[in-house]
Amino acid sequence: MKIDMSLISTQTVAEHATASSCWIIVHGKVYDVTDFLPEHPGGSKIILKYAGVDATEAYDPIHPPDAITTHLPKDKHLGAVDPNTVVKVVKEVTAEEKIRQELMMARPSLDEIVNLHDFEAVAKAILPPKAWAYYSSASDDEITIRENRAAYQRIWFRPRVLRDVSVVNWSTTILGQRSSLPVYISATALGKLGHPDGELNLTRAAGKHGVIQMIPTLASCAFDEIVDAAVPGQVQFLQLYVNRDREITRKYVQHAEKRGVKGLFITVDAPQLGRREKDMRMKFVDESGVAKVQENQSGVKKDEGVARAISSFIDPSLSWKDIPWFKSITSMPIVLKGVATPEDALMAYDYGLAGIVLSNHGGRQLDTARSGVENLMEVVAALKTRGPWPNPKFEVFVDGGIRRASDVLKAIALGASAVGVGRAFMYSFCAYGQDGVEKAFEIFRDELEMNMRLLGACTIDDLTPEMVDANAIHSHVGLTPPDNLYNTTYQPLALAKFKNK
Ligand code: 173
Repeated sequence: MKIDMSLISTQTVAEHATASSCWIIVHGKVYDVTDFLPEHPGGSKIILKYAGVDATEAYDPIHPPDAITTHLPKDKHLGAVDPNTVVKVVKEVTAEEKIRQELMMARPSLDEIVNLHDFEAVAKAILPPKAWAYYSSASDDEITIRENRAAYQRIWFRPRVLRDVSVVNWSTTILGQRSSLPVYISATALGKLGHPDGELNLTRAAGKHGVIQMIPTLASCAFDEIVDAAVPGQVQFLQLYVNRDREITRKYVQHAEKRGVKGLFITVDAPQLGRREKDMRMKFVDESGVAKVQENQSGVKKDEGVARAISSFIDPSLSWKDIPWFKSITSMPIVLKGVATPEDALMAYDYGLAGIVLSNHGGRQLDTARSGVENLMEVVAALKTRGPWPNPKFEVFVDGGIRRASDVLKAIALGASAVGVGRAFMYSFCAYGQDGVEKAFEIFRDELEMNMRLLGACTIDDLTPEMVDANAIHSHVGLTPPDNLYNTTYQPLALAKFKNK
């Protein structure tokens, strides 16, 4: 029998389990990450937890598969692990995990899902607690995340009648690209925390239904995997977090353009990631459920949740001065994602950009920031001072809190070209994979058809500001009807945990 000398035994790997010599196994390959420890965006501590052992399970949801192979110098790729030395560990199923698996089996069938809130409720029940904490969390007191929904409930319709609505058509164009819905899939990070296929669920469903997907910089799947999963002609945009190293950003953007991406959405509302307390508290609790004691009051970087741990590459020095550079490196239309005022909207316009997304990052950044739809009214009024409206050269999008076609129609009536939906599509694949996303599109279609008929609008162009009464939009005192999602699915924020309780 020929002995393959390049195979490395798990025993050998286990001998390199310290900061001075740290080897890990990922996808059956052995890597020497010793020199990389101080550079790891998530800090060295998390890697050291897997020093000398297989880290694949922890690695997968938060890194694209090629992250380690592209970032680690080739001489640190030590070889394949010898499969004969791998001891299969049968993992003990915890009581909590058992309940989760039972709930997964007992999920409502897709036929019983009637609205987008249902996906959220199912996702909450079946997601691992860490994933739910990361996805559902918002910043500080979570006021903005609630306001995002409440704002739509303060806008009322003024429907028109007797308009022959036998044929209604809700397809539209977004940045010049055909879209079967006036809704695009907005970027949400780390899709594999919630489903093994991650963002590919969205790509496959979007390809079947002619919906546009915005690919997140921090997807769990590799960028090329997501593009490869698209069908010919399928339109994809790219959401961009700008790297401190602009060469990395330049290469990424130009690669995306070469691969056929049709629009660049630069996130501008996250120079630092918001404090999402649900996510943070999750990290303070170890496997036994006991709160960890803060051992060192100073110096030690606190463990701050999944998102913050992997966001240190984002450049907080990004400014308007960088905009001409972006325009010089790509001919894709550039949209700023996360604008919140007419002042910045006008600057984006004057810089010759293709549009803006009025967004507060799903309530995950500045808490008590206003909703996108509230800002929309002021922004449209300001843009009208620059010329005729709507302006085909400058599109305004809105995201945050959209769960109903009625929300979509309100935003469009007030001047949005289309709206972005992030969490709702993500929850639909967490709960049901690709089928869930397809069902979510169908729900939007059914609701759009009905609501457009009832509103007296046969096409997206028929939606006008006179069709809504937004007089109460700036009133932030809650006179809205009880919101079931708010009351039952959103969790109250947890309080500080006492030792040994
Ligand atoms: O909202 C987020 O969680 C987000 O945008 C993000 C940013 C950096 C890392 C991971 C997620």
